Amino acid sequence: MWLPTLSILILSKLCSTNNVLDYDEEHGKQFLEQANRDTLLWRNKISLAEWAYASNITDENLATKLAVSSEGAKFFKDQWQDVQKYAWKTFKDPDVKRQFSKYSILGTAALSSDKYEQLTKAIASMEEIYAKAKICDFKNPEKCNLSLEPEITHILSTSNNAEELKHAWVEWRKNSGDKSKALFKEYVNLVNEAARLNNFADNGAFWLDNYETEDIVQQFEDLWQQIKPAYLQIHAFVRNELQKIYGESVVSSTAPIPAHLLGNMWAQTWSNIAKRTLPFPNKTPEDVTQEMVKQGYTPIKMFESAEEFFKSINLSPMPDTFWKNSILQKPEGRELVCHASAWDMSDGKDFRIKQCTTVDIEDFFTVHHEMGHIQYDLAYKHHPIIYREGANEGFHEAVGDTISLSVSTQKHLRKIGLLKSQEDDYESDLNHLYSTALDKIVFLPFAYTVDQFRWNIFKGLIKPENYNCEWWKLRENYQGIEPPVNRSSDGFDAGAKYHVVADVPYIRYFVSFVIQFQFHKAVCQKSGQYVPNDPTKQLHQCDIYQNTEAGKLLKNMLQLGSSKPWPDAMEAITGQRKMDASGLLEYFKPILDYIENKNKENGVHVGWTHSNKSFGCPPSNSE
Ligand code: X95
Ligand code: ZN
Repeated sequence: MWLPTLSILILSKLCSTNNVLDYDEEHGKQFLEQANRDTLLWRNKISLAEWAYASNITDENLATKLAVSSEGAKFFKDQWQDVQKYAWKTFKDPDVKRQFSKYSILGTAALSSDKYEQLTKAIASMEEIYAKAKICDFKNPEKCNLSLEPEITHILSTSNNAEELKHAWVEWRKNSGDKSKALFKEYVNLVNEAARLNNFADNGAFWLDNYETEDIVQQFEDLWQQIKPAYLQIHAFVRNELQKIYGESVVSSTAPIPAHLLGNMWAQTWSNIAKRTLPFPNKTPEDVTQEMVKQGYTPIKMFESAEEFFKSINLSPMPDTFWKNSILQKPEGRELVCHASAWDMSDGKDFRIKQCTTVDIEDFFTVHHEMGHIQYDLAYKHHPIIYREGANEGFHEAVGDTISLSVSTQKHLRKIGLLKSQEDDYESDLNHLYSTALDKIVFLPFAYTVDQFRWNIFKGLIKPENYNCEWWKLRENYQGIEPPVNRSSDGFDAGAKYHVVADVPYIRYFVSFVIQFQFHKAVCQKSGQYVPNDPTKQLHQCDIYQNTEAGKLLKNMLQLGSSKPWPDAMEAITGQRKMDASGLLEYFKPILDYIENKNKENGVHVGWTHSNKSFGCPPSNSE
């Protein structure tokens, strides 16, 4: 008699291995250990294949990238099926629960394998079109090998020939965005299908999940309303100055500003025309780019200088692998994605930057931006892989730019020998602050429109025949700019911007350009470089170079990775838990007061009327 009882006991013990009890919290912890090891390996394999393709665009490297990422997608889908067997929402340990909730979002790998491959191919093709796009020279029409970096960028940054600028602006869009339109339509359908497989309404909702904040879109709008008055004043001042250069026929007093005259291919930052529109024209600032070239700066020296700043505040040196594996200047004889990027190869040792660096002040700040990403990667590499990301994506974009706010001061540029003038009087200080405002305040409406455009496409509110119409309606409404020539509904101007064809979200930069001033204010106060209401210790003159206290405050935030919700990381560095544009407005207050008075004095029109250009809207939809 005892046998059956015993066997029933044993049997029940055995079969209990398959019921929900075995996906309990204890097993969950073991699952996470294994998942971490597996994910590290697969992320490393995929990063290496993606790097090989991005740094040398060949059919063979594309094939390898497709094969590895498809195989990786299969693995992650299996891992995702395992995750769903755990009742992780009921787990007690907040850390185990947080890791599971992050593993429970698979992303585009949720697609069927052939749709995943189709999507990877579509994005790779759009990136290839962007990377290989060439235009013919305006002055020498037989010369047709101009790339975005460095040739076309150089024209947009330095030329003041309106016809040459118009040519580059139009030809770039014809050879980049317009050629990606069909692929982009395919991309939209596939990423939306993937988002829905992850239980999101659409891809925009999937992107915004990164912020773990219910009313995040309202918070973005509130920040924009806080900043908009300042932007309107700067826009009015610049339009008036540009009119003096190009004349009334090219730049009207009340219409939006023609986008090709603003010193940047996307009119996203205007500091390249600062010198030509200064508040105090007789105080021309020294040309830092010229000084860099004169002193024999090389791309390597630019990176060494940036590394030296980070080390001076107790952040990390670049590991040896960085100098061995990075691509810091445009290589000869091959096609590659020149758009600068920073790479964490997910093995805790291999960190890289790929940048077709030019020796100029703009790229000097890009160097700090990219190295800021690597500083974050190094600060959180002790975490499980699932936490090796920014507190939110905006934090990752803000690290390097926060340091650049110190580097860009006249005080610091003097310290490193790039400015010769001894000290700056009131007028040259305001000229300098004006130039920074043309990068930082001007950028915000641009950054806000790039993802409003894509969120609305993912929601199905913008159809492909209206891509140009809606893109230009947003750009006119927020930036007060217009295209230099009429646009067609067949075109795809948004695709002339890297992030749009490379499937990279953009609201992260809007967030970064707000919070980097909150970070700057906190580290400057910590270092005693900034004292509220002390005119000798103003925020825009603070340079935290060599201040290890400031560095420690920053590092404490970086080391968190995404192990805590971003308000905790924000609190760790600033003591606040919210995004807030008052730091930015305080930083620029001196120049904003000056410009507002100047605009009043000169009776300059603030705001803009509707453009008289065609945006490619259907007849009924021109309003
Ligand atoms: C970045 O954020 C991006 C690369 C895979 C994922 C591949 C993410 C984003 C990426 C790529 O690092 N000359 N590149 C071009 C410099 C590009 C640098 O996009 C970027 C950067 O072009 O919209 C200095 C310079 C401080 C530029 C925010 C936005 N940069 C852009 C920007 C900056 C910026 C700017 N801060
Ligand atoms: Zn970045």
